[in-house]
Amino acid sequence: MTTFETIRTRLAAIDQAHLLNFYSTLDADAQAALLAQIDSLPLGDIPALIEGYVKHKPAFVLPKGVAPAPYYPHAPASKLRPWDKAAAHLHGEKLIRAGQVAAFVVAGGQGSRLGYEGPKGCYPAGAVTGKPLFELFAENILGVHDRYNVWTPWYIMTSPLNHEATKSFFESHNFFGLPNDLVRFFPQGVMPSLDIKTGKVLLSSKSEVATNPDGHGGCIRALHHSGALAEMQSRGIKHLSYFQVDNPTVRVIDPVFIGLHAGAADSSAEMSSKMVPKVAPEEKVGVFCHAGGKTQVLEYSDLPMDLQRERTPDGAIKFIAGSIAIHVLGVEFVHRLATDKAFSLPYHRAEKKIPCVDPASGSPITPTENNGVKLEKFVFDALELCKASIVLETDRVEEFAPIKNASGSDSPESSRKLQTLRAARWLEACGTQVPRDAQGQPDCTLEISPRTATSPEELRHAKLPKSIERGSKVAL
Ligand code: UD2
Repeated sequence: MTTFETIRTRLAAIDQAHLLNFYSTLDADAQAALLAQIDSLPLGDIPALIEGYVKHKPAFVLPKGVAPAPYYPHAPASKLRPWDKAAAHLHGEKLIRAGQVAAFVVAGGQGSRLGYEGPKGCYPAGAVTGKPLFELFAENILGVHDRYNVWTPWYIMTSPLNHEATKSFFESHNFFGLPNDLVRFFPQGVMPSLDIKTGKVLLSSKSEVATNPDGHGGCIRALHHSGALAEMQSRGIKHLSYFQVDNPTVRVIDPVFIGLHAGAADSSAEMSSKMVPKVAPEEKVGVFCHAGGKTQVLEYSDLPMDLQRERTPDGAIKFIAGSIAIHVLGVEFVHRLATDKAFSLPYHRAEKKIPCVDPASGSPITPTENNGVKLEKFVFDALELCKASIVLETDRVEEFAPIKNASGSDSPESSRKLQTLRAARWLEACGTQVPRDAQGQPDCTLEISPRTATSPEELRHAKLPKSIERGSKVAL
Protein backbone atom coordinates (compact mmCIF):
# COMPACT_ATOMS: atom_id res chain seq x y z
CA MET A 1 0.00 0.00 0.00
CA THR A 2 1.14 3.54 -0.65
CA THR A 3 1.43 5.92 2.29
CA PHE A 4 -1.76 7.58 1.08
CA GLU A 5 -3.69 4.31 1.16
CA THR A 6 -2.30 3.35 4.57
CA ILE A 7 -3.28 6.70 6.05
CA ARG A 8 -6.68 6.60 4.37
CA THR A 9 -7.36 3.15 5.84
CA ARG A 10 -6.24 4.25 9.32
CA LEU A 11 -8.44 7.34 9.13
CA ALA A 12 -11.45 5.39 7.89
CA ALA A 13 -11.08 2.99 10.84
CA ILE A 14 -11.47 5.90 13.28
CA ASP A 15 -14.17 7.71 11.27
CA GLN A 16 -11.90 10.63 10.32
CA ALA A 17 -11.62 10.06 6.54
CA HIS A 18 -12.69 13.68 5.87
CA LEU A 19 -9.13 14.83 6.60
CA LEU A 20 -8.23 13.70 3.07
CA ASN A 21 -11.27 15.29 1.39
CA PHE A 22 -9.10 17.83 -0.49
CA TYR A 23 -6.02 15.63 -0.95
CA SER A 24 -6.49 15.24 -4.71
CA THR A 25 -6.62 19.05 -5.17
CA LEU A 26 -3.21 19.63 -3.52
CA ASP A 27 0.22 19.78 -5.17
CA ALA A 28 2.70 17.00 -4.42
CA ASP A 29 4.53 18.86 -1.64
CA ALA A 30 1.30 19.75 0.15
CA GLN A 31 0.07 16.16 -0.21
CA ALA A 32 3.26 14.82 1.37
CA ALA A 33 3.13 17.39 4.18
CA LEU A 34 -0.49 16.54 4.98
CA LEU A 35 0.21 12.80 5.11
CA ALA A 36 3.25 13.40 7.34
CA GLN A 37 1.21 15.63 9.66
CA ILE A 38 -1.60 13.08 9.98
CA ASP A 39 0.92 10.29 10.55
CA SER A 40 2.48 12.23 13.46
CA LEU A 41 -0.84 12.51 15.36
CA PRO A 42 -1.91 9.99 18.02
CA LEU A 43 -4.59 8.55 15.73
CA GLY A 44 -5.23 5.45 17.84
CA ASP A 45 -6.19 7.56 20.87
CA ILE A 46 -8.69 9.75 19.04
CA PRO A 47 -11.89 7.66 19.35
CA ALA A 48 -11.50 7.32 23.15
CA LEU A 49 -10.70 11.04 23.48
CA ILE A 50 -13.83 11.98 21.50
CA GLU A 51 -15.95 9.68 23.68
CA GLY A 52 -14.41 10.85 26.95
CA TYR A 53 -13.93 14.57 26.33
CA VAL A 54 -16.20 15.73 23.49
CA LYS A 55 -19.33 13.58 23.52
CA HIS A 56 -19.20 13.43 27.33
CA LYS A 57 -17.50 15.85 29.67
CA PRO A 58 -15.26 14.08 32.17
CA ALA A 59 -16.90 14.15 35.61
CA PHE A 60 -14.87 15.80 38.33
CA VAL A 61 -14.59 13.74 41.50
CA LEU A 62 -13.67 15.72 44.59
CA PRO A 63 -10.85 13.83 46.33
CA LYS A 64 -11.96 12.28 49.66
CA GLY A 65 -10.94 14.28 52.71
CA VAL A 66 -9.68 17.22 50.65
CA ALA A 67 -8.03 19.87 52.84
CA PRO A 68 -5.92 22.98 52.21
CA ALA A 69 -2.29 22.10 51.46
CA PRO A 70 0.18 23.03 54.23
CA TYR A 71 2.75 25.62 53.18
CA TYR A 72 5.89 27.41 54.28
CA PRO A 73 4.75 30.94 55.20
CA HIS A 74 6.34 33.98 53.56
CA ALA A 75 7.49 35.24 56.96
CA PRO A 76 9.78 32.46 58.22
CA ALA A 77 9.23 33.51 61.87
CA SER A 78 5.45 33.06 61.50
CA LYS A 79 3.91 31.04 64.33
CA LEU A 80 2.07 29.06 61.66
CA ARG A 81 5.20 27.14 60.72
CA PRO A 82 8.62 28.58 61.57
CA TRP A 83 11.40 27.68 59.15
CA ASP A 84 15.03 28.57 58.52
CA LYS A 85 15.10 30.88 55.50
CA ALA A 86 18.82 31.63 55.84
CA ALA A 87 19.68 27.92 55.74
CA ALA A 88 17.48 27.39 52.67
CA HIS A 89 19.15 30.39 50.99
CA LEU A 90 22.64 29.06 51.66
CA HIS A 91 21.73 25.59 50.43
CA GLY A 92 20.17 27.00 47.25
CA GLU A 93 23.25 29.15 46.59
CA LYS A 94 25.46 26.10 46.97
CA LEU A 95 23.46 24.20 44.35
CA ILE A 96 23.49 27.18 41.96
CA ARG A 97 27.28 27.60 42.33
CA ALA A 98 27.74 23.86 41.77
CA GLY A 99 25.95 24.19 38.41
CA GLN A 100 23.13 21.87 39.49
CA VAL A 101 20.32 24.28 38.58
CA ALA A 102 18.85 25.22 35.19
CA ALA A 103 16.09 27.67 34.24
CA PHE A 104 13.08 26.29 32.38
CA VAL A 105 10.36 28.40 30.80
CA VAL A 106 7.24 27.00 29.17
CA ALA A 107 6.61 29.24 26.18
CA GLY A 108 4.57 27.05 23.86
CA GLY A 109 1.19 28.60 24.60
CA GLN A 110 -0.78 30.49 21.95
CA GLY A 111 -1.32 33.66 24.02
CA SER A 112 -4.57 34.33 22.21
CA ARG A 113 -6.11 36.37 25.08
CA LEU A 114 -3.49 39.11 24.76
CA GLY A 115 -4.13 39.43 21.04
CA TYR A 116 -0.38 39.65 20.35
CA GLU A 117 0.95 38.23 17.11
CA GLY A 118 4.09 36.21 17.68
CA PRO A 119 5.61 34.31 20.60
CA LYS A 120 4.47 35.80 23.91
CA GLY A 121 8.06 36.02 25.18
CA CYS A 122 8.74 38.72 22.54
CA TYR A 123 6.10 40.97 24.10
CA PRO A 124 7.49 44.33 25.37
CA ALA A 125 6.99 44.00 29.12
CA GLY A 126 9.51 46.19 30.96
CA ALA A 127 7.54 48.98 32.70
CA VAL A 128 9.93 51.71 31.51
CA THR A 129 12.22 50.15 28.90
CA GLY A 130 9.66 47.96 27.14
CA LYS A 131 12.21 45.13 27.19
CA PRO A 132 10.69 41.89 25.91
CA LEU A 133 9.84 39.18 28.44
CA PHE A 134 12.63 36.97 27.09
CA GLU A 135 15.16 39.77 27.68
CA LEU A 136 14.03 40.20 31.28
CA PHE A 137 14.51 36.47 31.88
CA ALA A 138 17.93 36.60 30.19
CA GLU A 139 18.89 39.45 32.55
CA ASN A 140 18.00 37.24 35.50
CA ILE A 141 20.50 34.68 34.22
CA LEU A 142 23.15 37.34 33.56
CA GLY A 143 22.57 38.55 37.14
CA VAL A 144 23.09 35.02 38.49
CA HIS A 145 26.38 34.92 36.58
CA ASP A 146 27.45 38.30 38.02
CA ARG A 147 26.62 37.14 41.55
CA TYR A 148 27.76 33.52 41.56
CA ASN A 149 30.21 33.38 38.66
CA VAL A 150 28.40 30.45 37.08
CA TRP A 151 26.43 30.16 33.85
CA THR A 152 22.95 28.73 34.44
CA PRO A 153 21.64 26.87 31.38
CA TRP A 154 18.23 27.95 30.13
CA TYR A 155 15.74 25.55 28.51
CA ILE A 156 12.87 27.04 26.53
CA MET A 157 9.88 24.93 25.56
CA THR A 158 8.26 26.24 22.40
CA SER A 159 5.54 24.68 20.27
CA PRO A 160 5.75 23.76 16.58
CA LEU A 161 3.63 26.89 16.02
CA ASN A 162 6.21 29.33 17.43
CA HIS A 163 9.51 27.41 17.51
CA GLU A 164 11.21 29.07 14.53
CA ALA A 165 9.93 32.55 15.42
CA THR A 166 11.24 32.15 18.98
CA LYS A 167 14.66 30.99 17.84
CA SER A 168 15.04 33.79 15.31
CA PHE A 169 14.03 36.36 17.94
CA PHE A 170 16.94 35.24 20.12
CA GLU A 171 19.30 35.14 17.13
CA SER A 172 18.35 38.63 16.00
CA HIS A 173 18.91 39.92 19.57
CA ASN A 174 22.24 38.18 19.92
CA PHE A 175 20.83 36.00 22.71
CA PHE A 176 20.59 39.13 24.88
CA GLY A 177 24.24 38.73 25.80
CA LEU A 178 24.03 35.10 26.92
CA PRO A 179 26.44 32.53 25.47
CA ASN A 180 24.48 30.86 22.64
CA ASP A 181 25.12 27.33 23.85
CA LEU A 182 23.53 28.17 27.21
CA VAL A 183 20.10 28.45 25.64
CA ARG A 184 18.31 25.39 24.29
CA PHE A 185 14.95 25.46 22.52
CA PHE A 186 12.75 22.41 22.09
CA PRO A 187 9.17 22.11 20.83
CA GLN A 188 6.36 20.43 22.72
CA GLY A 189 3.86 18.10 21.08
CA VAL A 190 0.48 18.97 19.60
CA MET A 191 -3.00 17.48 19.72
CA PRO A 192 -5.63 17.60 16.98
CA SER A 193 -8.39 20.14 17.70
CA LEU A 194 -11.84 18.54 17.67
CA ASP A 195 -15.27 19.70 16.50
CA ILE A 196 -17.30 20.49 19.61
CA LYS A 197 -20.45 18.74 18.36
CA THR A 198 -19.21 15.74 16.40
CA GLY A 199 -15.68 15.22 17.68
CA LYS A 200 -14.40 15.20 14.08
CA VAL A 201 -10.84 16.47 13.79
CA LEU A 202 -10.90 20.02 12.38
CA LEU A 203 -9.02 21.09 9.27
CA SER A 204 -7.34 24.50 9.52
CA SER A 205 -7.07 24.55 5.72
CA LYS A 206 -7.54 22.09 2.89
CA SER A 207 -3.96 20.96 3.39
CA GLU A 208 -3.56 21.09 7.16
CA VAL A 209 -5.10 19.55 10.26
CA ALA A 210 -6.00 22.04 13.02
CA THR A 211 -3.80 21.32 16.02
CA ASN A 212 -3.07 22.93 19.38
CA PRO A 213 -0.06 22.61 21.69
CA ASP A 214 -0.67 19.74 24.15
CA GLY A 215 -0.54 21.91 27.29
CA HIS A 216 2.36 22.79 29.60
CA GLY A 217 2.04 19.25 30.99
CA GLY A 218 3.41 18.16 27.61
CA CYS A 219 6.81 19.33 28.87
CA ILE A 220 7.50 16.07 30.72
CA ARG A 221 7.55 14.00 27.54
CA ALA A 222 8.98 16.81 25.40
CA LEU A 223 11.97 17.25 27.74
CA HIS A 224 12.74 13.57 27.24
CA HIS A 225 11.99 13.18 23.50
CA SER A 226 13.96 16.29 22.57
CA GLY A 227 17.11 15.04 24.28
CA ALA A 228 17.07 18.03 26.65
CA LEU A 229 16.75 15.77 29.68
CA ALA A 230 19.72 13.63 28.68
CA GLU A 231 21.73 16.80 28.08
CA MET A 232 20.83 18.07 31.56
CA GLN A 233 21.90 14.80 33.11
CA SER A 234 25.24 14.92 31.32
CA ARG A 235 25.71 18.52 32.50
CA GLY A 236 25.08 17.46 36.13
CA ILE A 237 21.85 19.47 36.42
CA LYS A 238 19.60 18.20 39.19
CA HIS A 239 16.93 20.89 39.58
CA LEU A 240 14.82 22.80 37.04
CA SER A 241 13.47 26.20 37.98
CA TYR A 242 10.13 26.19 36.10
CA PHE A 243 8.21 29.35 35.20
CA GLN A 244 5.68 30.70 32.70
CA VAL A 245 6.49 33.09 29.90
CA ASP A 246 3.96 35.73 30.92
CA ASN A 247 5.42 36.91 34.24
CA PRO A 248 8.06 39.68 34.05
CA THR A 249 8.68 39.74 37.83
CA VAL A 250 9.40 36.04 38.26
CA ARG A 251 12.67 35.27 40.09
CA VAL A 252 14.03 32.96 37.44
CA ILE A 253 16.53 31.48 39.89
CA ASP A 254 15.46 31.81 43.53
CA PRO A 255 18.07 30.38 45.94
CA VAL A 256 15.61 30.17 48.87
CA PHE A 257 13.00 28.23 46.91
CA ILE A 258 15.59 25.94 45.34
CA GLY A 259 17.24 25.32 48.72
CA LEU A 260 13.92 24.51 50.37
CA HIS A 261 12.88 22.21 47.51
CA ALA A 262 16.18 20.32 47.66
CA GLY A 263 16.75 20.32 51.40
CA ALA A 264 13.51 20.53 53.42
CA ALA A 265 12.86 17.43 55.53
CA ASP A 266 9.32 17.09 54.15
CA SER A 267 10.33 17.54 50.49
CA SER A 268 11.19 14.64 48.21
CA ALA A 269 12.93 17.17 45.92
CA GLU A 270 10.71 15.94 43.09
CA MET A 271 8.41 18.89 42.48
CA SER A 272 7.77 21.96 44.64
CA SER A 273 5.55 24.99 44.15
CA LYS A 274 5.11 28.64 45.06
CA MET A 275 1.75 30.07 46.02
CA VAL A 276 0.22 33.47 46.75
CA PRO A 277 -2.73 33.88 49.13
CA LYS A 278 -5.97 34.28 47.15
CA VAL A 279 -7.40 37.80 47.43
CA ALA A 280 -11.00 36.57 47.21
CA PRO A 281 -12.67 33.16 47.23
CA GLU A 282 -13.80 33.78 43.63
CA GLU A 283 -10.30 34.53 42.31
CA LYS A 284 -9.74 32.36 39.24
CA VAL A 285 -6.57 30.45 40.09
CA GLY A 286 -5.87 26.81 40.85
CA VAL A 287 -5.70 26.04 44.58
CA PHE A 288 -3.14 23.87 46.39
CA CYS A 289 -4.97 21.13 48.26
CA HIS A 290 -4.02 18.03 50.17
CA ALA A 291 -5.76 14.67 49.91
CA GLY A 292 -4.66 11.09 50.51
CA GLY A 293 -1.28 12.32 51.69
CA LYS A 294 -0.60 14.10 48.38
CA THR A 295 -0.37 17.74 47.37
CA GLN A 296 -2.42 18.66 44.32
CA VAL A 297 -3.79 21.67 42.48
CA LEU A 298 -7.53 21.78 41.97
CA GLU A 299 -8.73 24.16 39.27
CA TYR A 300 -11.03 26.94 40.49
CA SER A 301 -13.69 25.63 38.12
CA ASP A 302 -13.58 22.20 39.82
CA LEU A 303 -13.28 23.07 43.52
CA PRO A 304 -16.88 23.54 44.74
CA MET A 305 -17.68 27.18 45.52
CA ASP A 306 -18.87 26.41 49.06
CA LEU A 307 -15.39 25.05 49.84
CA GLN A 308 -13.74 28.05 48.18
CA ARG A 309 -15.85 30.31 50.39
CA GLU A 310 -15.05 28.48 53.64
CA ARG A 311 -13.24 30.55 56.26
CA THR A 312 -10.95 29.62 59.14
CA PRO A 313 -12.05 30.60 62.70
CA ASP A 314 -9.99 33.82 62.35
CA GLY A 315 -11.81 34.78 59.15
CA ALA A 316 -9.13 33.93 56.56
CA ILE A 317 -9.97 32.08 53.33
CA LYS A 318 -9.47 28.38 54.19
CA PHE A 319 -8.40 27.19 50.72
CA ILE A 320 -6.05 30.13 50.38
CA ALA A 321 -3.03 28.87 48.45
CA GLY A 322 -3.39 30.14 44.87
CA SER A 323 -1.08 28.66 42.23
CA ILE A 324 1.15 31.07 40.33
CA ALA A 325 2.68 28.30 38.25
CA ILE A 326 6.21 28.58 39.63
CA HIS A 327 7.81 25.24 40.48
CA VAL A 328 11.09 23.48 40.91
CA LEU A 329 11.22 20.08 39.20
CA GLY A 330 13.78 17.42 40.04
CA VAL A 331 15.54 16.16 36.90
CA GLU A 332 15.41 12.60 38.30
CA PHE A 333 11.65 12.97 38.83
CA VAL A 334 11.06 14.12 35.25
CA HIS A 335 13.22 11.26 34.03
CA ARG A 336 11.28 8.72 36.13
CA LEU A 337 7.96 9.93 34.73
CA ALA A 338 9.04 10.38 31.12
CA THR A 339 10.60 6.93 30.86
CA ASP A 340 7.68 5.13 32.53
CA LYS A 341 5.53 3.63 29.75
CA ALA A 342 2.47 3.73 32.02
CA PHE A 343 2.93 7.46 32.76
CA SER A 344 0.36 9.85 31.48
CA LEU A 345 -1.15 13.06 32.80
CA PRO A 346 -4.90 13.51 32.42
CA TYR A 347 -6.27 15.68 29.61
CA HIS A 348 -8.25 18.81 30.32
CA ARG A 349 -10.89 20.02 27.92
CA ALA A 350 -11.08 23.67 26.80
CA GLU A 351 -13.84 24.97 24.53
CA LYS A 352 -12.51 27.50 22.00
CA LYS A 353 -13.27 29.36 18.80
CA ILE A 354 -11.10 27.60 16.25
CA PRO A 355 -10.87 28.97 12.68
CA CYS A 356 -11.19 26.06 10.26
CA VAL A 357 -12.57 25.04 6.86
CA ASP A 358 -15.83 23.30 6.12
CA PRO A 359 -14.88 19.64 5.56
CA ALA A 360 -17.34 19.32 2.67
CA SER A 361 -16.87 22.56 0.72
CA GLY A 362 -13.46 23.72 1.95
CA SER A 363 -14.88 27.21 2.64
CA PRO A 364 -13.19 29.04 5.54
CA ILE A 365 -15.17 29.31 8.79
CA THR A 366 -14.48 32.10 11.28
CA PRO A 367 -16.50 31.02 14.32
CA THR A 368 -18.31 33.54 16.51
CA GLU A 369 -18.94 31.00 19.24
CA ASN A 370 -16.99 28.04 20.57
CA ASN A 371 -16.87 25.42 17.82
CA GLY A 372 -13.95 23.31 18.99
CA VAL A 373 -12.41 21.40 21.85
CA LYS A 374 -8.72 21.59 22.67
CA LEU A 375 -7.19 18.91 24.85
CA GLU A 376 -4.31 19.90 27.09
CA LYS A 377 -2.25 18.41 29.90
CA PHE A 378 -1.30 20.46 32.97
CA VAL A 379 2.12 20.16 34.59
CA PHE A 380 0.72 20.55 38.11
CA ASP A 381 -1.08 17.21 37.74
CA ALA A 382 2.39 15.69 38.22
CA LEU A 383 2.35 16.87 41.85
CA GLU A 384 0.24 13.87 42.83
CA LEU A 385 2.97 11.60 41.51
CA CYS A 386 5.54 12.96 43.98
CA LYS A 387 6.37 11.12 47.15
CA ALA A 388 6.19 14.43 49.04
CA SER A 389 5.82 17.94 47.73
CA ILE A 390 6.16 21.30 49.46
CA VAL A 391 4.52 24.68 48.85
CA LEU A 392 6.18 28.02 49.62
CA GLU A 393 4.15 31.19 50.12
CA THR A 394 5.35 34.32 48.38
CA ASP A 395 4.20 37.91 48.12
CA ARG A 396 2.12 38.72 45.05
CA VAL A 397 3.82 42.10 44.51
CA GLU A 398 7.25 40.49 44.80
CA GLU A 399 6.91 37.99 41.98
CA PHE A 400 3.62 37.87 40.18
CA ALA A 401 2.81 40.57 37.63
CA PRO A 402 1.58 38.47 34.67
CA ILE A 403 0.58 39.82 31.29
CA LYS A 404 -2.32 37.75 29.99
CA ASN A 405 -5.11 40.10 28.87
CA ALA A 406 -5.06 43.19 26.67
CA SER A 407 -6.69 45.29 29.42
CA GLY A 408 -7.98 45.07 32.99
CA SER A 409 -6.48 42.54 35.40
CA ASP A 410 -3.26 40.74 34.39
CA SER A 411 -2.71 43.24 31.58
CA PRO A 412 0.35 45.24 30.43
CA GLU A 413 -0.96 48.14 32.53
CA SER A 414 -1.55 46.17 35.73
CA SER A 415 1.88 44.56 35.27
CA ARG A 416 3.54 47.99 34.86
CA LYS A 417 1.90 49.12 38.11
CA LEU A 418 3.05 46.02 39.97
CA GLN A 419 6.59 46.30 38.60
CA THR A 420 6.63 49.92 39.77
CA LEU A 421 5.19 49.08 43.19
CA ARG A 422 7.79 46.40 43.77
CA ALA A 423 10.63 48.66 42.66
CA ALA A 424 9.29 51.44 44.94
CA ARG A 425 9.29 49.08 47.93
CA TRP A 426 12.84 47.96 47.24
CA LEU A 427 14.12 51.50 46.67
CA GLU A 428 12.46 52.75 49.86
CA ALA A 429 14.00 49.82 51.78
CA CYS A 430 17.38 51.09 50.49
CA GLY A 431 16.69 54.68 51.58
CA THR A 432 15.60 56.23 48.23
CA GLN A 433 12.59 58.55 48.46
CA VAL A 434 9.76 57.56 46.11
CA PRO A 435 6.86 59.97 45.45
CA ARG A 436 3.45 58.51 46.29
CA ASP A 437 -0.04 59.78 45.45
CA ALA A 438 -2.97 60.34 47.82
CA GLN A 439 -3.84 56.63 47.66
CA GLY A 440 -0.27 55.72 48.60
CA GLN A 441 0.59 54.40 45.13
CA PRO A 442 3.96 55.35 43.55
CA ASP A 443 3.55 58.52 41.46
CA CYS A 444 6.15 57.51 38.87
CA THR A 445 7.01 54.51 36.70
CA LEU A 446 9.91 52.32 37.83
CA GLU A 447 11.75 49.32 36.51
CA ILE A 448 14.64 47.49 38.13
CA SER A 449 16.51 45.17 35.82
CA PRO A 450 16.87 41.66 37.25
CA ARG A 451 20.55 42.04 36.40
CA THR A 452 20.74 44.96 38.85
CA ALA A 453 18.81 43.17 41.61
CA THR A 454 16.21 40.49 42.27
CA SER A 455 15.69 41.53 45.91
CA PRO A 456 16.10 44.63 48.10
CA GLU A 457 19.22 43.04 49.63
CA GLU A 458 20.84 42.84 46.18
CA LEU A 459 19.73 46.39 45.36
CA ARG A 460 21.76 47.75 48.29
CA HIS A 461 24.91 47.10 46.25
CA ALA A 462 23.70 49.25 43.33
CA LYS A 463 24.28 52.97 42.81
CA LEU A 464 20.91 54.49 43.71
CA PRO A 465 19.40 57.98 43.46
CA LYS A 466 18.50 59.79 46.72
CA SER A 467 14.99 60.42 45.42
CA ILE A 468 12.77 59.85 42.39
CA GLU A 469 11.05 62.81 40.73
CA ARG A 470 7.24 62.83 40.71
CA GLY A 471 5.86 61.66 37.36
CA SER A 472 9.23 60.46 36.09
CA LYS A 473 10.17 57.18 34.48
CA VAL A 474 13.25 55.55 35.92
CA ALA A 475 14.97 52.32 34.92
CA LEU A 476 17.81 50.99 37.05
C1 UD2 B 1 -2.19 29.33 34.53
C2 UD2 B 1 -2.77 28.34 35.56
C3 UD2 B 1 -3.46 29.09 36.68
C4 UD2 B 1 -2.49 30.06 37.32
C5 UD2 B 1 -1.93 31.00 36.25
C6 UD2 B 1 -0.84 31.88 36.85
C7 UD2 B 1 -3.32 26.47 34.15
C8 UD2 B 1 -4.38 25.61 33.60
N1 UD2 B 1 -3.72 27.47 34.91
O1 UD2 B 1 -3.31 29.92 33.88
O2 UD2 B 1 -3.95 28.20 37.70
O3 UD2 B 1 -1.46 29.34 37.96
O4 UD2 B 1 -1.35 30.30 35.15
O5 UD2 B 1 -0.30 32.73 35.90
O6 UD2 B 1 -2.16 26.25 33.95
N2 UD2 B 1 1.93 26.84 27.78
C9 UD2 B 1 2.74 26.06 27.02
N3 UD2 B 1 2.16 25.13 26.22
C10 UD2 B 1 0.83 24.93 26.17
C11 UD2 B 1 -0.01 25.76 26.95
C12 UD2 B 1 0.57 26.71 27.75
O7 UD2 B 1 3.97 26.19 27.05
O8 UD2 B 1 0.39 24.05 25.44
C13 UD2 B 1 2.54 27.87 28.63
C14 UD2 B 1 2.23 29.27 28.16
O9 UD2 B 1 3.14 29.67 27.17
C15 UD2 B 1 2.36 30.03 29.46
C16 UD2 B 1 1.85 29.05 30.50
O10 UD2 B 1 1.99 27.77 29.93
O11 UD2 B 1 3.71 30.31 29.76
C17 UD2 B 1 0.43 29.32 31.00
O12 UD2 B 1 -0.47 29.10 30.02
P1 UD2 B 1 -1.94 29.68 30.04
O13 UD2 B 1 -1.91 31.09 29.61
O14 UD2 B 1 -2.77 28.75 29.28
O15 UD2 B 1 -2.38 29.56 31.58
P2 UD2 B 1 -3.33 30.51 32.40
O16 UD2 B 1 -2.80 31.86 32.42
O17 UD2 B 1 -4.72 30.33 31.92
